[in-house]
Amino acid sequence: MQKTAIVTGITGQDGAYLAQLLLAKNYKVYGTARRSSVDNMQRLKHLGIGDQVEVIGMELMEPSNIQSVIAAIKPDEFYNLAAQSFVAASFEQPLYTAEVDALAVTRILESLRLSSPKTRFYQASTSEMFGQVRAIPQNEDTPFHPRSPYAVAKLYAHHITINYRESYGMYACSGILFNHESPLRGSEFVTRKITRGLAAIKCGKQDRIELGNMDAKRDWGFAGDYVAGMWSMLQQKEADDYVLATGDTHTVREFAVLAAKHLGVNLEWRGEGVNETGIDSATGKVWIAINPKYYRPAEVNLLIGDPSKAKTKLNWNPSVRFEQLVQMMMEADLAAEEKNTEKKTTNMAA
Ligand code: NDP
Ligand code: GDR
Repeated sequence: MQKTAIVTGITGQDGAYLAQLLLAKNYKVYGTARRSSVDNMQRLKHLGIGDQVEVIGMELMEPSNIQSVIAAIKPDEFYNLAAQSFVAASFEQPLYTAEVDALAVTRILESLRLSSPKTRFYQASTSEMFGQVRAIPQNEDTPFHPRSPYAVAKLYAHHITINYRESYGMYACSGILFNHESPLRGSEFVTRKITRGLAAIKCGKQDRIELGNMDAKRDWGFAGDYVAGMWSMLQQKEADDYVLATGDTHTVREFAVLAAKHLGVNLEWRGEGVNETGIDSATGKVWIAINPKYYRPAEVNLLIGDPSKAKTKLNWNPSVRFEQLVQMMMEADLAAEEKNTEKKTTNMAA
C-alpha cells in the first residue's frame, strides 16, 4: 500500500528536498504551509515537483490547524521541519521562536498521541543545541549548552520528543543535524549570502558583501544527503536519536575564499576584527567587509559533528564534501545571476 507522509515546512530548503526523496519512494506527500501573500512554492518548482505535493494550510501557532490535519490524514510518517530557523532572528523574536520551535512540537505530539499514535514522528533538532561546546567533536552523548533563543527552543523540542517516546511508546525520533546547505538555502544564511553576493559582485550588480563573525566554524554538508538520513531514522525497528554531520569544520572566511576561487578571484585579508576586509589580490577591490550588526549577542564558535552512530546504524554517509558543496552553490548562483543579466539586456534591447 502507498505510504503517506506529512512534511511541515514544505516551502523551506529541507521540505523541498525531503518531498523529492519521498516522491521518488512513491509516497503520497502532504506538505504543510502557512498562508503567504506571495507564491512561495519556488523550491518545489525548482525541483520539478510543484504539482506532485498536496499542499495543505497549517500555521504552527494554531493548535486547531494541527489537530484537524493530523486527524484527517493519520499519516504513516510525520516530518516536523517547520520552524523559525534563523538563529539571529531568534534574538529579536524570542517568544515567537519559542511558540513555533518549542511549544508547537508538543501540540503536534499531543495531536498524534490522541488521533494517530502509530504515526512515526521526526523532529528537526540541531547542532545549535551544543552551543558552547563541551566536547570536540559532538555526538549524541555530548552535553548541551544552547546559546540563542532558537537553540533553547529546539532543546525543549528535542526533550519533549524523547519524552513522548518514553512515556507513550510513540515512534518519535530527533535528528541532531549539523548545518546543511544547497543552492536552495535561504539567502540570509551565511553560505548562500556569500555565494549570491559574490555572483552579484562579479556581474557588477553589487559593490561588496557585509558579514559578521568570520572566525565562526561550522560543519557544513549538503541538504540532499541529510534528508535521506531523516527518512532512514523513521525506517528502523526502534526509534532513536542520531547526529548527522560530515565530521569536517571550516571558518566562514574559508568558505568565502573557496567560493571566490571558483570565480577566479584570489581573496586576501587585510586588517582585523571590524576592520578586516577581503580584497581581490589582482585589483585591490574590497569584496568583503565587516558590519558589526551581523555579530550575535552570544555566538557558537565551533561545531564539528561525529556521525559514527548514523554511519553504523543507518548506513548513512554524506556524499558531498565541503569543496564540492561550495562549488555547487557558487556555480548555481553565478549561473542564475548571469541569466538575470542576459534577460535584462534582452529586454532593454527589445
Ligand atoms: P527553512 O527556514 O528553509 O524553512 C523553514 C520552514 O518553516 C518554511 O517552510 C517556513 O515557512 C516554515 N515556518 C516557519 N514558521 C512557521 C509557522 N509559524 N507556521 C508554519 N510554518 C512555518 O529551514 P530549513 O529547511 O533549512 O530547515 C528545516 C528544519 O530543520 C528547521 O526546523 C530548522 O530549524 C532545522 N535545522 C536546519 C538545519 C540546516 O542547516 N538547514 C540544521 C539543523 C536543523 P515560510 O516559507 O512561510 O517561511
Ligand atoms: P547558523 O547559520 O546560525 O549556524 O544556523 P548561519 O549561516 O546563519 O550562521 C553561521 C555562522 O556564520 C556567522 N556569520 C554570519 N551569519 C549570517 N547569517 N550572516 C552573516 O552576515 C554572517 N557573518 C558571519 C554566524 O555568526 C554563525 O556563526 C543554521 C540554521 O540553519 C539553523 O536553523 C540550524 O539549526 C543550524 O544552522 C544548524
